Amino acid sequence: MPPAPHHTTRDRMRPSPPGLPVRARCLVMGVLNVTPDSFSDGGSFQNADQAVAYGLDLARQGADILDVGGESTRPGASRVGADEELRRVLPVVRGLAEAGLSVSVDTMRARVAEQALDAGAVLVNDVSGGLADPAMVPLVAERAVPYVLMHWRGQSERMYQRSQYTDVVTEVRDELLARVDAVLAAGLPADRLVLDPGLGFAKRSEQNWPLLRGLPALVEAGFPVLVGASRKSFLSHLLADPDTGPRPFTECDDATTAITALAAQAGAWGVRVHRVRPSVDAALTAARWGNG
Ligand code: PMM
Repeated sequence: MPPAPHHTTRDRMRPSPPGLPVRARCLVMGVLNVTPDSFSDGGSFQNADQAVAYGLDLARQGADILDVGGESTRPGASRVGADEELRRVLPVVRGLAEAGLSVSVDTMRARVAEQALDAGAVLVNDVSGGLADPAMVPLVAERAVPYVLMHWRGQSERMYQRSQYTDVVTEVRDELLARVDAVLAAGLPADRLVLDPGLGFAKRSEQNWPLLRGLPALVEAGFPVLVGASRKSFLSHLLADPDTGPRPFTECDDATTAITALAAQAGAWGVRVHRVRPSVDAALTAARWGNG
């Protein structure tokens, strides 16, 4: 029997937390921000139906998980109320889950996470690593759901004041592992955890590169690792034009795709991206390269 096009017997499946897709390549999480103020793709949906249609399209392009967020975490962003966040995300989570897709909810609030889980989400993506809302860790432990624990040092309004590191790779890893201890102590089974270095969160542009270079040190901790580089300002700075300045965020997708290939090769479990298809192609390419 000839092998299926994207999958040979030599491909190694990457273990995922229970209930999440398992692939023989780095997973691709498609970003679906339902916010009027997200820096990269916000404001493009008039209503929930449009957002659901967009999510279905990301799935057709190969997204393994759709990450629905209703609150911008852009540097300097101020917070939205929980009711407004719920109003934005719930119909979209429900619509995509009803279509049979794996939906993640990008929220720092336990109340939003809980209602999104009830609406069919299978993963809680908390950029605060449980620090923003004391009810979050008990909730995910009680529900025993897959949980993305991201490195975070404070709300967006103040995060650049917190970007002091002597060794960014070691400090980010150690701070993440301290949060892992807290979450395990609350009773979440270890196989539910995904770690994320939180590129751009309390990190200055130049601090993201050692974190990417140091990805293997985080992978070695033994948990699946998610990388969110897509359309972040460190890429705009990398690609800056000497005359016109930083490259617009939406024109940084090719660099994001390059990061997908390199992160996959470094052992990342998943990437969180705005443009899905090129990252799926890059992840497949890296998997095949790795398998010789
Ligand atoms: N970045 C953003 C939002 N959510 N979640 C995870 N796990 N990792 C990230 O790096 C991350 C995230 C900010 O980006 P956006 O405004 O383009 O969604």
